[in-house]
Amino acid sequence: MDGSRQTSAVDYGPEEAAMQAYLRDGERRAAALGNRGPIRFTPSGELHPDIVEAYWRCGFYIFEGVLKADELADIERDLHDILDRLPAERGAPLDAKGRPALGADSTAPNLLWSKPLGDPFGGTKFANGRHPVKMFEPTAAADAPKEVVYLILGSLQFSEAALRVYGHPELLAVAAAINGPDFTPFNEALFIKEPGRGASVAWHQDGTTHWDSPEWDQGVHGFNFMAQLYGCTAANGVWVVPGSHKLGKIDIASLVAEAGSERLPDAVPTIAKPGDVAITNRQALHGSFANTGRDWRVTVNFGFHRRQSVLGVQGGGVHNAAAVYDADRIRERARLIGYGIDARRQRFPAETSYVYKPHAEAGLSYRWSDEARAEIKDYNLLDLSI
Ligand SMILES: O=C(O)CCC(=O)C(=O)O
Repeated sequence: MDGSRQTSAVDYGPEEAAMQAYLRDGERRAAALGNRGPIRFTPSGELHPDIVEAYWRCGFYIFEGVLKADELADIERDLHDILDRLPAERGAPLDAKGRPALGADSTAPNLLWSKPLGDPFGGTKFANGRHPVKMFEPTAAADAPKEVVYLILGSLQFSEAALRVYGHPELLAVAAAINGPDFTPFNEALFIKEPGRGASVAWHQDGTTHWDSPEWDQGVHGFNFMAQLYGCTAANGVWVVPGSHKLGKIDIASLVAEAGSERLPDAVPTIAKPGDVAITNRQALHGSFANTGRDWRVTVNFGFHRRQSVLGVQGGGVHNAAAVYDADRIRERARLIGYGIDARRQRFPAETSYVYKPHAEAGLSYRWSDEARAEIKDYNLLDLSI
């Protein structure tokens, strides 16, 4: 299984030997952390305390074997459809086959492009300048396209399989355990790291709004789930500095200067098999390198917040227009949780569906249908971006 397409071999050029040594060393340090295993609950239904402890200690945890083969096949089918329907080039209204391109009629932001193996954010002012240092940009093969799509926002409108992952009962139970049963959405994305082409995501911490708040704590900016279609390796996966979610705002430029390169010595890779799902604290210092490896990495990424972190809060303006998030907006955005649960129920009827407390308490029910599919176009204009 992979995203198809053969690419010419590339590497880190003058940095290759140092990079390979760093990848191997990172794998060893990651294996020693004790922050991986299946999702486990206690007999009374609580997330197992060992998982809770390891998540808060490390700032991330890798749940093994969450998505099974049938679900992965659904996601892969959607991925191929998405790749097939991408605009022929940035801004083009048509795909390579002359059909209306994916997202071409959207208002909300959706496709992010980069030169192959580039780092589009590092060292720029994008997202309040949260990616201060540019990553090394290896040279792509001569046959690579001018630009690739490496990130798709508002992804639940483009992939029903991703919407069904969003309604996964055990993952939503984890969200409730970490953020409280009234947890709220953040945003959703597909990260596509094609071998020989996939871009870097420069070192950053995600939160934008609560760093100086008197209520700041290690969980105030929520977390992202990162579900892996093909798994991820040291070469193509997200790297995290364990425990960095506890440190407040980190001076990333100084860390890189001290290290002498962007190979931060304390960082470790998230290593995953197909169907594994990482949970990563958004305050953790994290990033990923240009994918010069031979393997695809496709992440179904979706985040959740504590309700008190978003209610009445002025959003950061990173994923959409800045606004104060009131209860109506949260309810409106959380309809995607309802649709995700119902879409999943229709596909996997034998599974026990998750009951999302805010919907149950308000008597709200959501039915995934053709009307709902049309209705969620541009839903990410309401992302809750803190
Ligand atoms: O998947 C990646 O490479 C980066 C993910 C990331 O930075 C995020 O989810 O905040």
